[in-house]
Amino acid sequence: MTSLPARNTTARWRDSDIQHHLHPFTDTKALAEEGGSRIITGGQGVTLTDSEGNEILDGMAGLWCVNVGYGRKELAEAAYRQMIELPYYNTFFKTATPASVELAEKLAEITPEGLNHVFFGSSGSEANDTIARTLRYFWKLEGKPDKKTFISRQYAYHGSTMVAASLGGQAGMHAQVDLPLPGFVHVMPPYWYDFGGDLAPEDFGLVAAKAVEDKILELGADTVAAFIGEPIMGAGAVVIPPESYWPEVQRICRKHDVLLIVDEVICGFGRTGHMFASEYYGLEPDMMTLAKGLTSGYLPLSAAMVGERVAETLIAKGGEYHHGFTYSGHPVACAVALENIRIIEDEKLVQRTHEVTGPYLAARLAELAEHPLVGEVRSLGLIAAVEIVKDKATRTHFDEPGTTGTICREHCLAGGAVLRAVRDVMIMSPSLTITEAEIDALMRILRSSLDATAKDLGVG
Ligand code: PXG
Repeated sequence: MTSLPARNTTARWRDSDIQHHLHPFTDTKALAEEGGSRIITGGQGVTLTDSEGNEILDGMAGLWCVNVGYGRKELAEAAYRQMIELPYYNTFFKTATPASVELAEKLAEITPEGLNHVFFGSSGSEANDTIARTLRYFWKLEGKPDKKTFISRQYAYHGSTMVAASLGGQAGMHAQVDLPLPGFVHVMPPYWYDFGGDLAPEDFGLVAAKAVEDKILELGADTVAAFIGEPIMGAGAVVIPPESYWPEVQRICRKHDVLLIVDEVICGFGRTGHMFASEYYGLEPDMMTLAKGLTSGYLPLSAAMVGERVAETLIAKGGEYHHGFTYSGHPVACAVALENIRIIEDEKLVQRTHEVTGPYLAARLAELAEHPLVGEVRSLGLIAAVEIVKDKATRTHFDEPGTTGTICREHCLAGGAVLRAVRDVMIMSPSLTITEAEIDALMRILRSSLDATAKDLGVG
């Protein structure tokens, strides 16, 4: 066995990490008290390795992004080739690179009809920020400068810049820094399990859609720029709306001339068993946000897709658009995205998710429904959730939301799998390359973790 140099021991890394590294969404004091971070050192397929040599099944594809799995040499080689050829050039001042041009063309080809222009950024947050800016400018150019409010939903996640967090509906993010900014409002999410009461899901879907219309009417349609939503909420706990919801929301937006922004940062690139979830829900967005699965997370890249109506006005009347990032259209990230999309297409990962692994995961999840702690299981393709509840009949959660979810998540980790807990919902979104045997392994770990959680709680 080779021993690591002294400086690189796990303890040394952990110590240094605590001393100098501020992590996202982390209580640094608590992390230090618990002994510091798990140091991830490698990945292959759906399996991670940590610095102590443990193998961990990654049920989350990183943060919902490693769609083609870890260790894809093709992506490394695409990055290498581009770095040797041209590691960086920008897309400002009348320049482009072959990679950025080719990716823009490819995205126009594969995204839903009418989305033919793209503005590149490096993160989902930047893409949503770009969309908010672009739409405010659009309505100004249209002679309607008052149309500048954005309607979103509670529990939505659209990123972590001031604008993206304002678009999002995460109470914890808002409370700490007095968000949302003016001009960002939120309505009820289409979350039947927690909000649906005695209504049938399809009836509740219409009620949740009506909340959008009520808000438009309350504010006045002439002040509303757009409605934004993830087709399936990810970080909000995999909220899969009733089938009645999206068609009705789209109808309402059209009726009031409120533009529709679809955030496909998580759902895009095959996650739901469709290249984009908009296809599944019959959505024809005016704008669309892409990131994560665009490069399978191998490099940071995002795309704000701009529909014909907005693009036409922007181009015909907008003049120079005072917006952009140093890394907009970064050639290495674009080259990796092109190769990543090639892999998704050539390996038929979308069809596989739709026809094989998605239905298989759903069937295996259904077996968990009988568990005393499980109130509901839900999934579409390879995005899934398991509700942990105190009382199945009344859909009542345990007191202190988040406690049981955290217990279960820790059991999963001890059992060798990374799953996320959002409040008391266990969620998963594995790589689209996951096999049925690997789904079996994930389900085994989840079931034994639910058993252990029940034991901790004295349930069952
Ligand atoms: N939109 C959606 C739907 C997202 O899920 C973003 C935008 C922002 O992307 P960036 O690249 O700016 O992070 C996201 C990001 C979690 C978690 O805990 C989810 C995200 C990010 C970090 C953590 O589930 N989603």
